[in-house]
Amino acid sequence: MFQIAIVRTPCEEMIHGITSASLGKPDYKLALKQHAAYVDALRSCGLDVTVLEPDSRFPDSTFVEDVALCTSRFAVLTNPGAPSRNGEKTEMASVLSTFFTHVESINTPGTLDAGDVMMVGDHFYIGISERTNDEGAAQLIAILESHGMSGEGVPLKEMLHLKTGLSYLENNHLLVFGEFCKHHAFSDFNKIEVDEDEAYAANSLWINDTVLVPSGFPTSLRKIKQAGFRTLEVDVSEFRKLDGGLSCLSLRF
Ligand code: CIR
Repeated sequence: MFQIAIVRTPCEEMIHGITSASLGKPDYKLALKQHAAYVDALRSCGLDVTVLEPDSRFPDSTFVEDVALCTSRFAVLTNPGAPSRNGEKTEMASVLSTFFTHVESINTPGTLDAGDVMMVGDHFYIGISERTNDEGAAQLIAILESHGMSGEGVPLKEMLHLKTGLSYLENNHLLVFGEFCKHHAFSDFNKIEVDEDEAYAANSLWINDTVLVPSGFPTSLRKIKQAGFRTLEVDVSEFRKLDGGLSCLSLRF
């Protein structure tokens, strides 16, 4: 179960964030409203949410998930692979030190975005992507092993981040899309497959037995409900315009 979440309010400069989507620029006012509703959803799942101030130096800084990996015992400050985002880690280092006594870090030449890291109990799947390199994954695996945990790399072909196309919903349930549906690393999970036209819903978020699902993906919502989960729809359309999803907007531990 998670107890705490950390989020960062988007800054006005978010409209200049990195994107591969052709959905237009985010509407900042609407993004603020959606972010507040997201925080309410986290709180309704029992989390104590710390809301950090907007940081106008970094347009993508609302996507806090990428800058740290938090476990119940320690945190890892990452080394984000996009140059315009790398400086987010300095600010995050001081935030983590208020919550954790053990903070490890990924160091150059290793790069790692924690959007590429999926936790399944004490085992972590690490996407090797345009943001996370082999060296970054190897450093994270060494850190995990030093804490009695484990990790394995999963090379990505099409997705931005591992969790763009995969979400672990606990109790062996895995929400899965595209290149991951037939991937051997995930063959033992109870897979809930996301349809091509609902790909964005593959980034849904398990929080204490409720699954947050992005609004507007009825088939995926139905499948998640059928698997026995309580669900909560959350509209994050303005973050989608920057390739961000529900998990990207928070750190949970
Ligand atoms: C980026 O490209 O870094 C941001 N525009 C979106 C980050 C999304 N984060 C995530 O998938 N964990």
